Amino acid sequence: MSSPVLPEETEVQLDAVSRRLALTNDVAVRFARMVEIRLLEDRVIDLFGEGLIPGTTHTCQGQEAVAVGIAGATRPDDVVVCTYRGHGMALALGVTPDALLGEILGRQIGCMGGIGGSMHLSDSSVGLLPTMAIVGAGIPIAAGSALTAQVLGSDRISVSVFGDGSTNIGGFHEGLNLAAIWRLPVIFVCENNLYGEYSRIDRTTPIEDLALRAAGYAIPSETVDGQDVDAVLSVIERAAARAREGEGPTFIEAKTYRYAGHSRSDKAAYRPAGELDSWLERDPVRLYGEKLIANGTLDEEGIERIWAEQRDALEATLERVLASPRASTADMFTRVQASGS
Ligand SMILES: Cc1ncc(C[n+]2csc(CCOP(=O)(O)OP(=O)(O)O)c2C)c(N)n1
Ligand SMILES: [Mg+2]
Repeated sequence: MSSPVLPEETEVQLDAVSRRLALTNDVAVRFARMVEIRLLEDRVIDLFGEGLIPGTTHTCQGQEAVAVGIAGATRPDDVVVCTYRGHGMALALGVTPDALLGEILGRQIGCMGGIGGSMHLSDSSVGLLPTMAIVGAGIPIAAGSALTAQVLGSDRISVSVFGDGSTNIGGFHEGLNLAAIWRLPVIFVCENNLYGEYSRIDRTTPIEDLALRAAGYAIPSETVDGQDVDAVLSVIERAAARAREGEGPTFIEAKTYRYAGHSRSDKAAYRPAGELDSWLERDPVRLYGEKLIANGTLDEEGIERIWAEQRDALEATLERVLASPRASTADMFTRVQASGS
């Protein structure tokens, strides 16, 4: 990976860039980031139950390896467009837990000043375009951002992260078609977690392997075990190299699973008995911890220490965020632009 060009940004944003580079360079940091995502998402569900989160929220427990694999294989000056299930992707890319929880809890220190909330996260210093609540909307936007890079002759790439349900949306087909015909430097990453809202994929989609859809646009595809962070990292690295060398888009289907329901307090009672348990057996955070022990990077104690450090850090973050000022109604109008006289 060539060394990234760092944007000139504020102290807080530079912090996000350093978090990102730490993850790129250190496998223990990758593990710690997966733990951070898991703990924060579990806490978000509690906070929602306590009535502290305005609006709605969608968590990504079980999908941590996809986010961390993407972040580890791309540069901070690349562009990532993801969905409302974006807390994990934001943390993986480097957004600080203060900026993320601040946003989710409507505080001024949030990455959008507390006026966007859980579904609208962004941090330009690490390439995170605003996360999208409209299913599939990020796909043509990522293609457009890849077109920008192509026109400017930059080697930046774009990554579009979306769910299985998004592959049935018009924008998916339009985005893939344009990316293919113009050989745009974009990676399409489909997180196939088997559900779109409350419907299992076999009730909405006539094929099981969504990578097949790329063939209709002559886009090369790879299917990857979304519970294996190193496997995700490798496929993204290959796709990123193709994109930077002008070889066009790649489609990646990551087979994964969301442990929580679709949003908020959905208990996901519609899932077949035993399905969640069988996925829990291949928990991405535990699998990666076991791998790092097996290859001698960490020992049991090191793994435990990371969990403990992340738990303490999260509680300290939460304390700071809850003590910080809320966004006010007036804040809603501070970032509005008007044209004309
Ligand atoms: C265009 C559009 N149609 C419908 C919805 C309502 N909706 C929100 S999430 C969702 C399911 C999307 O599933 P998927 O793409 O698999 O993503 P996941 O939630 O599993 O990450 C739907 C239908 C929406 N937000 N936008
Ligand atoms: Mg889905």
